Amino acid sequence: MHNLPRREFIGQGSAALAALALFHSQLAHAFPSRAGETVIPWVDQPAPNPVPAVIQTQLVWEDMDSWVTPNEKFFSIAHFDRPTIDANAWKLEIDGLVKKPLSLSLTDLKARPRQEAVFTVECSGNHGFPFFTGGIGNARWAGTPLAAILEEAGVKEDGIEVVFWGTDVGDIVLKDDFRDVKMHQNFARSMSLADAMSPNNILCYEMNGVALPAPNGFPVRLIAPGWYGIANVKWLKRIEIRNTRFMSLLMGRNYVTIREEEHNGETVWAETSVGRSLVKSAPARVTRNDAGYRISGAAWGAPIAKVEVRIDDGQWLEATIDHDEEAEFAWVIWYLDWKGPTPGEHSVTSRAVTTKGQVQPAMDDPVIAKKHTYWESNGQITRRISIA
Ligand SMILES: Nc1nc2c(c(=O)[nH]1)N[C@H]1C(S)=C(S)[C@@H](COP(=O)(O)O)O[C@H]1N2
Ligand SMILES: [Mo]
Repeated sequence: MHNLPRREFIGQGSAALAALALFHSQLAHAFPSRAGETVIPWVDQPAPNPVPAVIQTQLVWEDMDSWVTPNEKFFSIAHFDRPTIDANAWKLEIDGLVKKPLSLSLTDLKARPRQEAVFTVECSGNHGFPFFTGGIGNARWAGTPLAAILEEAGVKEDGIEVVFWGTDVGDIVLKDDFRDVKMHQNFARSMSLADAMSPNNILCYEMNGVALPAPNGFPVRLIAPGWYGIANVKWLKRIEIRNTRFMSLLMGRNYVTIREEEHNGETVWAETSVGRSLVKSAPARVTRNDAGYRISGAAWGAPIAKVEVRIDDGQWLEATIDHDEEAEFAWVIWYLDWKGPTPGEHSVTSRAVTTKGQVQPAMDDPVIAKKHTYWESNGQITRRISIA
């Protein structure tokens, strides 16, 4: 059912088929598929995944045929263990610098106002390694607003930082010239109080209409639309307010971008913790039917104004953005009909432009080329394809 080519049905003009198409679009969530098309796999396939325990599933770009990623195809990352949580016994603690500490059950959270967000989660490490190119997915998340809970707990005057503690734990060794420490540390990420209070943030218990699956944080995770994956803490256990900035493994050592920047003609080495998502796009797949070839893909990370595609060393061609369903924090799907490709191997590159005119950087742009770590790899992606 969800593979039905919606547009071709509309093309046939029958009211019944149009109604079916509308029904179908709610299921398939808009994708510019065509009748009878076949997918031509990319020549450059990702390398085998050497860390199957950490990265459990990845988006297979050629399989992408819906705006919303089905749960079973959604990528899953676990840096530590993968906890199994008994939802009946589970409680979320809100404590630290608050006037009234709270302890909320899953039933308590579900009884609170419901808020949904369609949000594309991307791991900031996506495209940072040859084996990691599918660390992205789009889902309709549902939960309850975080801000109201923090307000109810009453953050004290000196509270400036909100720490989201996961249930998962890892054994971490920190060894350098100054320190030699072994830790049994819970996954934890923090945000400033102002960032945490954003009305977009939800404590999420539902993903695409079903209970949050275990790989994605059952029973409850933070969903922070507009932030890279790492901020969206899964298997939540505790939310703590502190009076200093917080520097866990995932704030201050991993998920830190190291980049050479120019300032007044001097090189400045900057180290920044991964935060909000950056503009990015990728070609998803090339299909072919009787009408010809079509390149489709996605663009995300910021409000997208346009997407351009370059084939080989040709000029940038503007793609059509599918505007059937939109959400501020979800990817847009785009496509470009490829007129008469010559047989042989070709390259396909895409670049997204934001509504503020910011262009997704080329791979040789200093912002990418002078970055010495793999996170925040939002440079333009080139795929290779062989046309028979
Ligand atoms: N508790 C916990 N939360 C976590 C992680 C984790 O390992 N433990 N991984 C983070 C990372 S790196 C990413 S990219 C996203 C991925 O979300 P997903 O697994 O639902 O796709 O979850 C984030 N939240
Ligand atoms: Mo990530």
